[in-house]
Amino acid sequence: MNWSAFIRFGCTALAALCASGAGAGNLPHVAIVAAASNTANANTNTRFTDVRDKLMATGRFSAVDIFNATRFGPGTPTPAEFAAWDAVIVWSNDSFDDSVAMGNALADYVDGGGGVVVALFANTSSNTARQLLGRWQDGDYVAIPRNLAVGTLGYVQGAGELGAILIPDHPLLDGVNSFITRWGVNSSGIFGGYRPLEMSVTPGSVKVALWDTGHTLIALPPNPRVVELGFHPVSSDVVASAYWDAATDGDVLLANALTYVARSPLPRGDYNCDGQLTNFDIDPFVLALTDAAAYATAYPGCDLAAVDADGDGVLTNFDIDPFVSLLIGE
Ligand SMILES: [Ca+2]
Ligand SMILES: [Ca+2]
Repeated sequence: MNWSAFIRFGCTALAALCASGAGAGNLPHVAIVAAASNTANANTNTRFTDVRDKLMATGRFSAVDIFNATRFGPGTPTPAEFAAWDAVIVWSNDSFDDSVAMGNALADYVDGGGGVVVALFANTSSNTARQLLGRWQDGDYVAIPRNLAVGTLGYVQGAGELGAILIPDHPLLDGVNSFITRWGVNSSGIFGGYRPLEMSVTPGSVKVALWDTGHTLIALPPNPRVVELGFHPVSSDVVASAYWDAATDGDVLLANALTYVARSPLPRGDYNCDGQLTNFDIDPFVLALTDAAAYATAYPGCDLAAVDADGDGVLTNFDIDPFVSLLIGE
């Protein structure tokens, strides 16, 4: 195949192919992007690894990365780091390195097709360093409004479990048969079982399910690539007397939320990453082959390594024929 013949391919001749697009799907690659604990060793800290291990154990993800969003870790992911993830789950139990930068980065990520799950205390804390600020608060990303009432911690505590289901048969609740929190008592009274103090949702948002106390358990903001959860993702395996009971289905609920917002895997040959394989992928393919740096600049949401049509691990002219085969549906 020579280049001039190659670049004459057009959607006119390939209409059926252009309309189909779907390729072999892979399991989502997701990440924990959390200020879960002030540690420099997030990959061995149970406040990160408990959630990672439970998500991986569901068998529904190709990988669950850990990104430490505190000042003891790298802080805020770069666009290139976000590009590797189909969805992320964000929460806080300590301060974000930069809650404004994090809010801006997450808004950019969602706008570019990524999915975000937000959980306690990032959506309830009255401490601004633990909230998502910046552009996150200005768009359609938020379901549970920040509770700014003076003198509260932004959450309530105590015994609780899955209560009213307001949207029956919603995919977020597939396989969630029980969800119960642990709780405890100390000299200050009842603790644990954390849930949002704020019971309203923003205009255009909907509640999917409530705690049996009436507080919000699952809510959807207007943006379809965001889910908010009204509990802390870490389980009773880490804090036995305060967090969701690991014998119940919190892991399924977390996995459902990530799967629900995850972007669909790109079809093979979709080298401009618009979700479809069309003749508009020819130019990006040629660019990737001839100038990798220019491709990375022109298509920041794409993965150069994915432009390997014959799958031999390197990008060479031997990828031309397999790419043409993808385009014409051979
Ligand atoms: Ca495309
Ligand atoms: Ca190759």
